[in-house]
Amino acid sequence: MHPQRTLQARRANIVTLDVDAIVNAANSSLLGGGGVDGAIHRAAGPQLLEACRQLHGCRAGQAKITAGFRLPARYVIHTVGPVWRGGRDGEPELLRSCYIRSLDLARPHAIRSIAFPSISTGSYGYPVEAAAQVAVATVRAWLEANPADPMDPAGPTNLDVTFCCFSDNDLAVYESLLGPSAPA
Ligand code: AR6
Repeated sequence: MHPQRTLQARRANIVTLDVDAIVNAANSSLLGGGGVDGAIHRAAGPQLLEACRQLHGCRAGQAKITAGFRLPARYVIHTVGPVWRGGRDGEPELLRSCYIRSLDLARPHAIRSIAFPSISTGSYGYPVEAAAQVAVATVRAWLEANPADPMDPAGPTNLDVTFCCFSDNDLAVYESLLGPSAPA
């Protein structure tokens, strides 16, 4: 049991969430784009682009971190999902890696709450049902492998994870995997 932890899905615009870190579904340039990437850059302001320029890009399945600037979130974790090419080109493994690499940044930055968009399921074309299965299974496995410390309930491994859905359909998909308010 990890009473300090929650794993939930909610419908929201990710830029409004008051969490320690939001995850950006970026492209490998890290220099902005459409979808959630465009929304995050607009809300964070031009300093985010300046910070991203210092990162010199990011490969699919990897993650890099910047400050959140004008966002309520202290950090933005930029990850690059796979482009869907039918599912036999390593897409599930790359998507899984996006979640793991993003979560691995939590401990060194004392992040206790993190929100993910549905990575790759917009412009990159990954079917949301398949992507949500990867997302939920990967986060659950990561939380199992990184147990909360009962001696340090405020510690960074006591991580609250939110799947931030942009549509009612996406929320229904995630909730069917999680249950309406499943504990981690
Ligand atoms: N809050 C939460 N989710 C959002 C928001 C928002 N404000 N806006 C969109 N979504 P996408 P990808 C959802 O296309 O498929 C960019 O141009 C959206 O409905 O943003 O990983 C990048 O620069 C969908 O469910 O990301 C890359 O070039 C999910 O976020 C490329 O798109 C992901 O859709 C990345 O494509």
